[in-house]
Amino acid sequence: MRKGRFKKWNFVPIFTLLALALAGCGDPRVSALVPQGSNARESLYLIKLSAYIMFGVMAVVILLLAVVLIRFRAKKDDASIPKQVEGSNLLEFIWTSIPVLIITVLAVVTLNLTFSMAQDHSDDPNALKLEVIAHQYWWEFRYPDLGIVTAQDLYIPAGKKISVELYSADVIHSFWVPALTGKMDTNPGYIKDGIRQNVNRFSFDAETTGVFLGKCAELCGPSHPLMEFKVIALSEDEFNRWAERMKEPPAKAASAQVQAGEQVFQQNCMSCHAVDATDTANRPGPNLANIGNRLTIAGVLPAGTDEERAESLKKWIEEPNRTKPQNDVPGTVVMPPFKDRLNAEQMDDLLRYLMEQKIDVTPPKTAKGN
Ligand code: HEC
Ligand SMILES: [Cu+2]
Repeated sequence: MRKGRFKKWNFVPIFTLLALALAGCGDPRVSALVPQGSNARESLYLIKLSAYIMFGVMAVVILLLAVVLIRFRAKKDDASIPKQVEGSNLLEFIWTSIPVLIITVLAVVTLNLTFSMAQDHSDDPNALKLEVIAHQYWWEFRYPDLGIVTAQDLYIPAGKKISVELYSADVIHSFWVPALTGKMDTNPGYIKDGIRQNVNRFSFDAETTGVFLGKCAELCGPSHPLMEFKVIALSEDEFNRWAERMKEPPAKAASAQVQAGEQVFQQNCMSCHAVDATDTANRPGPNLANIGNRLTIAGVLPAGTDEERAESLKKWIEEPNRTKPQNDVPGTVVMPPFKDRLNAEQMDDLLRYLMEQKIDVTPPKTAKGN
């Protein structure tokens, strides 16, 4: 290195960039460092424990190194050979037993937490049962005890264990909500003797109400990074109200325009989508009940205001492939573009109809801790 290089402080921009990049790590909607579920809290405990042990080891090693460097520095004109300590039983004992001790402590704590997270709550009458079915590139959520199904926005009651069964409709995906829980794979399965094989089970919870960002954590195709979902944790009363409202049949069309939109929907979309949350038949597309309340459209397009929602719906319906590139594997069902199939009036009516598909339970705007 050239002399005087540090004087120019040219490493500062790099550190600034790093600091900026890491500054995104504390967002409470998505950060494992701001845990808001018991799984995430226990994982963070493990992360901290191993980090502190590592810092301790580093401190001791650096200290010893410094002592050795200073104390045993070769003196000028001293060419004598220092005392040789090869084969010291004491030293070998020390540097074997300390790592063994550290690894034992980590192993005991890790195993303990792993088993506690993997505890099966499927027979727990207080736990809410949930089925997560991953599709290229969207998430289906079924509540077998409530008889309802939804997609993309996962509503749960805060403070309650959610007992989850996961599988995939196509390739392997992975369910991950960093602020609430670690990853769990969804495997493609098959039915044998009436029982689905290859199902993964686990449980998680949210300790506070709020909205948390979920991701697919297994590379699953061209739109893998766009396979996002939200977990909306409501108070238990609000959740029950949500579930009751979801069980009601969709509202009758209130105006001629909405009625016309309903017709457009029935003619073009019903083969793949239902708008009734109690319609639990297997359909190729997400259930669109409450689509007028989704936090995003198709998991990624903004829907913060009514204008944004209408714009996103239009963009999606016209050319879904522009938002989420699909595979061209024969046999996969993808949503076709409707750009040239619907005229402007039909599109308007359809949008009006879709926007009306909502119930009066508003998701909390941001997570606590913001
Ligand atoms: C051939 C089946 C098929 C047809 C027909 C179809 N869709 Fe879809 N639709 C899908 C699939 C599959 C997805 C999920 C795509 C993804 O997110 O990767 C989807 C996603 C959507 C979404 C996003 C849902 C969400 O939860 O955010 C909307 C809205 C939608 N479709 C509306 C429509 C409308 C309106 C029509 C009729 C004009 C229609 N679709 C016709 C298959 C279909
Ligand atoms: Cu995926």
